[in-house]
Amino acid sequence: MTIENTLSIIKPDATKRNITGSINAKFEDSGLNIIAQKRLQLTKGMAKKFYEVHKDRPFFNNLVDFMISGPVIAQVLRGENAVKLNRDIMGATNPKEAEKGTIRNEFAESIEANSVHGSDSLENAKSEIAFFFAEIELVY
Ligand code: IDP
Ligand code: MG
Repeated sequence: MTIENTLSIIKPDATKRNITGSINAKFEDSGLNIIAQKRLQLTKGMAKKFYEVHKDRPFFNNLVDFMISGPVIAQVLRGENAVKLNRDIMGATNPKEAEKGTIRNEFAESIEANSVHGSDSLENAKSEIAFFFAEIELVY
């Protein structure tokens, strides 16, 4: 049994459509606890820094513009195997490939506007959580 924390971001396509509660229900119904959460408007600098690993990908500039196109909700999810569990709840990056019942299958608009971000490893989860939250903001 490994209890982990992972970073989630509800993306602008979802905040704009007022479906953040439906997305949070998916996390909570699967046993993840939302132990920190804040709504914020990312700046271009923040979005570029957060997605720095993708800076050489052809979709990078569009991704940054999309991520600053409206409010996001940064959150920390906690539970058993939270990193992998959250990736399973999210579904594949491309909603056309996302399994039925996943967030991206049900809510994503496109491969870019795919409603949620989730850390892809425990190591990245730690640095991504630190990007948005101080230790004292994680409450459980
Ligand atoms: P992930 O969010 O499933 O981990 P990544 O490959 O890390 O997927 O890509 C980060 C984000 O970049 C995706 O969630 C999506 O918003 C965007 N993205 C990824 N691939 C494409 C693409 O081929 N076209 C447009 N946007 C993309
Ligand atoms: Mg990723």
